[in-house]
Amino acid sequence: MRKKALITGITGQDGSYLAELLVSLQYDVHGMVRRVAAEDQRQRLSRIADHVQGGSVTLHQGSLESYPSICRVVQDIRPDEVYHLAAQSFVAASFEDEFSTMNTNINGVHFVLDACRRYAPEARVYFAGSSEMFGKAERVPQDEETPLHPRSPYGISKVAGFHLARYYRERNDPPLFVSTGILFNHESQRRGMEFVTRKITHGAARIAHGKADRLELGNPDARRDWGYAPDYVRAMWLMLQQERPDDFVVATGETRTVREFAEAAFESAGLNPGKHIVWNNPADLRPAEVDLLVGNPAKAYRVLDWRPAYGFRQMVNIMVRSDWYLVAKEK
Ligand code: NDP
Ligand code: GDR
Repeated sequence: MRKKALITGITGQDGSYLAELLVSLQYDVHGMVRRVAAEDQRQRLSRIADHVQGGSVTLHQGSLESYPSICRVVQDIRPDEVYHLAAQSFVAASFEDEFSTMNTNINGVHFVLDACRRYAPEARVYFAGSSEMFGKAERVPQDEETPLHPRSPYGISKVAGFHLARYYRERNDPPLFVSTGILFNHESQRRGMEFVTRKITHGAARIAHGKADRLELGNPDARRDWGYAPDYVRAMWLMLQQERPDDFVVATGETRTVREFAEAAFESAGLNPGKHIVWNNPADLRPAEVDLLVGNPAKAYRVLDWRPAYGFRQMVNIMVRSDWYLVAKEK
């Protein structure tokens, strides 16, 4: 019998890569999507369109804001594995609209966990935690024992989700198999344009094609641990194949500044960053910054036998090349 997996957030970067991985592993893959009044639905579903058209992924209408709608989807599918990835995932937006971020991100986890407890108690559940939970990190590098000190409404919402996941794992009527992945930043050619890496690679591609001359960015000094998204969705799957639920940091263990990322990307595009980048653009600065994130993935290495296949330079080159072709095709 094929295993059934339900992915919330299947239209996003991670959801699309995870769907591909699970299809390749012969899962029956289901995704929950919300209705949006977009003019072009193909564009919105573009990351998964081929799989939906080819019949290897089935979509179900559901809203993270509605407990009954999540219950209905879980009841209809009765999944063996649930990957709860859907969230308001852009940290900067969480400062502008704290209340929606909290609502979607905290209630969303709560509803998914409770729906699973009631209608699919045997299901194994993955919750997408984040390195943003460490925030103003008290230790470097950060691991599963590092105290949490979130610095944004987004980070706070993920801490709440993390505690909810642990609570559902530990309560006894019945206990749920739920694991939290504390994933550090992971990027790809499918990353949303508003995140700094994609903004940089797409900006560099536009400049290389003569369609722009400058790129405005915010803080150049923030340090992040950047990995490649297809590597990271493999870690999600591995977490649900273990005997027991647990929490895992997934990271590369390397840290670089935003400036270093930009220099690598511009170099890869054959450009001089000093000529084109304007730093500290007020609109791109945050009211509270997370200065240094770098993860210690030792537990994921040891228990999951997980290793990233792609290095930093390789990832930057893939993203720049992909955006170069994308811009070349733009009218
Ligand atoms: P994306 O922003 O690419 O995708 C987010 C997904 O959530 C989309 O499918 C989106 O659907 C869905 N979503 C957002 N709001 C709602 C809502 N109100 N109701 C239903 N669905 C909603 O994120 P990623 O793929 O990068 O990240 C996946 C998860 O992992 C997120 O929870 C994120 O917070 C977390 N994470 C990501 C990291 C990263 O570096 N990428 C690192 C650590 C954690 P729609 O298409 O309808 O907008
Ligand atoms: P982050 O990612 O907040 O780490 O959250 P983002 O790429 O938005 O920012 C990374 C760092 O770059 C600095 N920065 C800029 N950021 C953006 N977006 N735009 C700019 O112009 C810019 N200039 C500098 C930011 O200040 C920040 O320090 C991501 C998301 O995927 C979360 O969902 C996830 O949980 C965390 O990674 C781990």
